Amino acid sequence: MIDFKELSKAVVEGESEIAVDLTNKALVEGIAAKVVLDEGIIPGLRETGELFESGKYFLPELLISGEAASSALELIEPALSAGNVPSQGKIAIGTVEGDIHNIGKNIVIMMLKGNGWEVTDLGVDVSAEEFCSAVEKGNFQVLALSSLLTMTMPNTIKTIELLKSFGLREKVRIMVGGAPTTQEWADKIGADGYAYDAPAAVRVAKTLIEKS
Ligand code: B12
Repeated sequence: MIDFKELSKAVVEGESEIAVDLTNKALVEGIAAKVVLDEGIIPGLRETGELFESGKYFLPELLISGEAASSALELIEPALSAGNVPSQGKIAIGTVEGDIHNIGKNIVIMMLKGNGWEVTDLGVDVSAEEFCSAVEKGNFQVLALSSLLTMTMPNTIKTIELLKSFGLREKVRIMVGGAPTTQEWADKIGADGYAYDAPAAVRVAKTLIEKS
């Protein structure tokens, strides 16, 4: 069995080849994609964040660590997204304006897909106007907004306000998430749902369409 600490270390050190190799080995060994994610890749990213916060890592290290994690994620994507579940509905998801973090959003997408959701990925740095246009044109039950930066969290509020001013707020349920967000904040800004991580996002999305 592969050593998950080695996989985390490869992510922390931005060693893409090693991260991909270990992820591949784990999958060949029959370890579930979710386990590889939770035990290897995510702990590595968490440690990178701590090193950055304590001033031991700078932007380049953050970048290569994120790239190593993304390369490993590409391998587990098919396993996480595959599921023989009937269609649950349609979700549009994006990271708010000013924010280019997409790893967490991509994991949320994989798990939603694996649970039968049709997901439209609006990408990163998505403006309030772009979110509104997607809601107007698409027939989505849920709009999911990802926020990793405290500084750009207000762009989630801006998006909700713009949806209201265009008369589109009632057209979708809004789900928010991302590391600095909380249930309390979600309630305060008038979102319909909040989830801490990808499995919870799947559960919350389901309750949102049941309510609508
Ligand atoms: C990798 C990384 C980067 C990479 C991103 C690469 C990429 N492709 O995403 C790069 C190098 C680009 C980057 C840049 C920056 N980063 Co950065 N980054 C990280 C790091 C290390 C990991 C993020 C990550 O992928 N985590 C793992 C995933 C799985 O977790 P997650 O994103 O939280 O997602 C989960 C949940 O939150 C939830 N979720 C996520 N989205 C959604 C959406 C919905 C709807 C729902 C329901 C749930 C949900 O489900 C996900 C899966 O379980 C974090 C540290 C950390 N501990 O998170 C810092 C971190 C987020 N970055 C930070 C900072 C400050 C920056 C920069 C400003 C640095 C700088 N000086 O330039 C820039 C900003 C660039 C920009 N404009 O966006 C800070 C943010 C602090 C804050 N609260 O504001 C952090 C926390 C680091 C730190 N400890 O200081 N970063």
